[in-house]
Amino acid sequence: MNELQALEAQGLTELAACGDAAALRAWNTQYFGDSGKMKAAMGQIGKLPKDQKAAFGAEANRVKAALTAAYETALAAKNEEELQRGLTTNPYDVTLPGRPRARGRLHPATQILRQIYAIFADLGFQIYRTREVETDELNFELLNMPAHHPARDMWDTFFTTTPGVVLRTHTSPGQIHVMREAAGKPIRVILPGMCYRNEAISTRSEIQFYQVEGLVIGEGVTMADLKGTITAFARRMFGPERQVRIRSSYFPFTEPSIEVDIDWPKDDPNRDRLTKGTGWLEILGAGMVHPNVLRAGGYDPEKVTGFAFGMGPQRMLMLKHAIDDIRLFWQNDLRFLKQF
Ligand code: FA5
Repeated sequence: MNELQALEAQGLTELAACGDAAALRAWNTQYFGDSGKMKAAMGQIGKLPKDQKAAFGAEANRVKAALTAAYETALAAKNEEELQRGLTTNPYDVTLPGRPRARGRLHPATQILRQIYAIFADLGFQIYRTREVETDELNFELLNMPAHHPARDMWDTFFTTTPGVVLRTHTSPGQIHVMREAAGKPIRVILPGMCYRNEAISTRSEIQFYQVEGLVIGEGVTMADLKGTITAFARRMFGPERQVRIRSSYFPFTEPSIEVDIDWPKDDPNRDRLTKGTGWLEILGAGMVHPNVLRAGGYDPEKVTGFAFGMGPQRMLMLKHAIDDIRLFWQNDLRFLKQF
């Protein structure tokens, strides 16, 4: 019995002398580990006469409980003390706002494409996608430009190593794909996508750029429908205060053909430089689908007519925001892109 009380007294004294949490844990192992002092003391019970066993056991349990409670109190106090010391020697302000996460956004070209889709959806157009790597036949020949036709010079082409396969220079070959799939039914679609031209890069022209083609075919479709569609589109895209100019032009796959310009923002100091002094920037080419192209798509030009257009979404972005260089779109400079 006395041994147990001596052990309790010794345990409490040693516990009080522990300087930190690590010392406390070492104390715990010393007293309560597998070969610890408490276990050794409990082992004594076997050697005692029977009549003393119960009392010894009860006292041993009391000492064990007292030392355990003292240990837990001391450990909690030490932990709290160490936390407080950490907070005062290396303080941090839990009220500081967190670091902002960088949020992504849509590229301006994607934004304007989606605006274009929304406007044409309201006008009853569906979206049709076709391939960027095309055959010479679809990019040129079936669009009324046989081999050696001088009009091919209008499109400086990237040729692939496979003969007869090119990167499409415009979205117009998609017209043939749609016509062949629609197989004689009326058509009202837009065809968005990337085009490639092997031309000198400038502030208005890139070697890689988006176009959105439009194609409408049916009975009695006229030039008035084309003009109405383009004007309605331009009003929605640029607002009623901006002017639209329609000029006659030439494309082998439309007859007659037009080109459409929008006036550059009048208050922009770069207006003259970017519009070569005219005040206008071209956004699209268009016209009535040539009978040969209708035939190539399987339609009878005696029965149906159609109009088509090909617009440049990046030129439209330049016009909307007075952007002075088309090359900014693919340079991935976040200072530019974050403004949209
Ligand atoms: C064509 O590509 C014709 N396929 C358009 C067409 C379709 C006419 C259907 C008739 C019927 P053009 O080369 O003019 O035409 O290009 C059309 C538009 O694409 C231009 O008005 C311009 O907005 C844009 N574009 C053309 N080349 C570039 C370029 N290098 N960089 C940026 N945008 C361009």
